[in-house]
Amino acid sequence: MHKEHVYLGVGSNLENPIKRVTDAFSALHTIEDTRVLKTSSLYSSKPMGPQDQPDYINAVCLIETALKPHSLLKQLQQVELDFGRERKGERWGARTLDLDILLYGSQQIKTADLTIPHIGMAEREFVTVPLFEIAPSMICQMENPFLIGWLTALLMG
Ligand code: ROI
Repeated sequence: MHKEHVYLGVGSNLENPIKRVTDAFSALHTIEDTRVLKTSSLYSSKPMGPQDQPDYINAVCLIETALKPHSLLKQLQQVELDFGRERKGERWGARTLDLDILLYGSQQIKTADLTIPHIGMAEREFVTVPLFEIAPSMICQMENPFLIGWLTALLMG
């Protein structure tokens, strides 16, 4: 069975977000033909977008899955629903659980409901910092001159 390495972003800012993100990692293990290989630490971050919402807990993880991108998306949306996520159509509002496919192997996908690599991931510190923790080399592949400058400064002292 062919399996791909996939990086996921995880975020929550409602109803005990630390527990939600930790529980989300466990829930990922229950998805068919999928297992979690690595998880980052949990990071607290100020909301990007509307500020009238609680701070977020963010993390990323590396999974191995035999599911194709859209099947994986469906499964992740089901986990979000299981965690009480309501889709009220409000963009950039507070959420109990957000699971995003950041990278799916080396594939590039652009359909109405799925864009991979995830849009804007290279500019979001709540993604790049945890990703740097578990996969520093992935970061260097992202096209973000600012990020590469920052990393170079960090690594060169
Ligand atoms: N802001 C932060 N800090 N973390 C998130 O996960 C997050 N997710 C979102 C928006 C509302 C854009 N802001 C966020 O979807």
